[in-house]
Amino acid sequence: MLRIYGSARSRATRTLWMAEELGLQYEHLDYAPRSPATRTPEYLTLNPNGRVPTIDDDGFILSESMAINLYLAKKHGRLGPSGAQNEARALQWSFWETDRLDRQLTTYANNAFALPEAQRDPAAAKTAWDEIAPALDVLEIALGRSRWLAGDDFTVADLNVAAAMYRALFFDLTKWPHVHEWLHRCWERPAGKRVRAMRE
Ligand SMILES: N[C@@H](CCC(=O)N[C@@H](CS)C(=O)NCC(=O)O)C(=O)O
Repeated sequence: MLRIYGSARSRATRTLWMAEELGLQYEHLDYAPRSPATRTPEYLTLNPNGRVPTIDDDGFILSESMAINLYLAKKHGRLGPSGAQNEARALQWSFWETDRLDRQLTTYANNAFALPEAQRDPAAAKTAWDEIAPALDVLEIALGRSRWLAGDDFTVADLNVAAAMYRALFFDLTKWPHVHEWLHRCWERPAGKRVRAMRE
């Protein structure tokens, strides 16, 4: 059976969402980031980075949330983009999110509203936002041209980017109407709602 390591309040959200979309049976080990469970020799053998998520799929071990979801889509023959060009688009958007938005969104959310006020660093929030805004401009253009990121339907490309943008559900996205509409459309999917309930 598929095992998913990582708290629903971490980047494991993405993996849980994919497993829910695919209707997979899975065991969820709700390890919090930096928790002692992620520092044991057993866990470090699975993922020497000591981070979550990690999967153990009947002995096949994989880390990196984007790679995990691309693998699961391919293995189960669902939510994979059709054709080489859409597959490439799914890779493009997954790499893009990791580079342009991933850490920036966490840094911004932590320092703008998530951490207790005394621990927030407004300068760090501003630096992160200065990177997020132009990335949202790029996404806005893409979603103005096409309803989904890799083809005519919701695919792993949308899942990977939307899941990683969980924090943006709480941002004012008025300036990016296509992003706003697409992000909420993705998270309104039954699997998205179930995963949101797991983390809120
Ligand atoms: N690029 C990795 C990032 C994984 C990651 O940084 N996970 C965080 C939790 S959201 C973590 O485990 N942090 C613990 C640490 O930094 O030691 C992925 O997408 O899976």
